[in-house]
Amino acid sequence: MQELCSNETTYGHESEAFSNIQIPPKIPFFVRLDGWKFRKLADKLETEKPFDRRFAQCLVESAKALFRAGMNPTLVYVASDELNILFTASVPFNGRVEKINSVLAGIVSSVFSIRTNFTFGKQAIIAFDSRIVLTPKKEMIAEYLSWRQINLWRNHNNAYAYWKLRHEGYKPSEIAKKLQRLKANVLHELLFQEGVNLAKTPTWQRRGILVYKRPYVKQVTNHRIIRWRITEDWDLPLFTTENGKTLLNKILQWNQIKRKHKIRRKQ
Ligand SMILES: Nc1nc2c(ncn2[C@@H]2O[C@H](COP(=O)(O)OP(=O)(O)O)[C@@H](O)[C@H]2O)c(=O)[nH]1
Ligand SMILES: [Mg+2]
Repeated sequence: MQELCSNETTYGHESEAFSNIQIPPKIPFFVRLDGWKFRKLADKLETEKPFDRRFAQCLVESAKALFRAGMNPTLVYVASDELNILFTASVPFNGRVEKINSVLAGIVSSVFSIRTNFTFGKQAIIAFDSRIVLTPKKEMIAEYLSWRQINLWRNHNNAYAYWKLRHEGYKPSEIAKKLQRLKANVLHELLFQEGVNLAKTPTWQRRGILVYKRPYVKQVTNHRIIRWRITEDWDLPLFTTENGKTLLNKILQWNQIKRKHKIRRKQ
């Protein structure tokens, strides 16, 4: 008994070397979750290549689960196998990095696993890695999202080229070499000749999907109240365009209203 107690002391708080790492207060940040070995997973689930709307829908459902679990993100940007989760005003777990990374990855992995099992009828081990990216200046939020959107566009082009070449009988190692050498315009032309117009694929494949809460007014007996609905946007503009900036600003403003509304309700 004595031994047990001393062990408990030895491996207490002071041994948890990283538990005190916290996000600095009042700094907006993204949590980026990236699917672990999702290329292999897509093969195992026998998804459509290069993109499968059902697979993306499972990711969107996982993003929605974060809102339902009370994490209060401002938005979630789903791009390929990534979830980019923005926190501006409300910060889960007092900003404790270990907690945020592990619990968010856990929620998303379990919901995605249940959803893919239901949709594709196959069981697989699902995991996401998780990292935190600080965006201390307001303009960095749009910059960060544009960066992930550009990365998505590049991956989208490569994915179409990859599967085209696979169908032509090339081996994956040969394709990797070939794609490394190809310039973007050559790749576009090559696919265009094969009947694939990279600018005309479904918008969500090229630009990603945004999940956020949108306000609506509800009439209750003799007064009106604001309610919030989780929305999925599969038809996004580029974040660098005026439309993209307007959408982002609107979501950030709504988030402020939501926060004020909550504070008032607490009083
Ligand atoms: N078939 C299919 N695969 C997808 C879809 N979305 C993402 N992926 C896969 O997810 C991978 C994401 O890239 P990356 O994170 O670098 O690869 P990972 O290390 O295998 O997870 C892509 O290469 C695709 O193979 C989809 O809608 N359909
Ligand atoms: Mg991945």
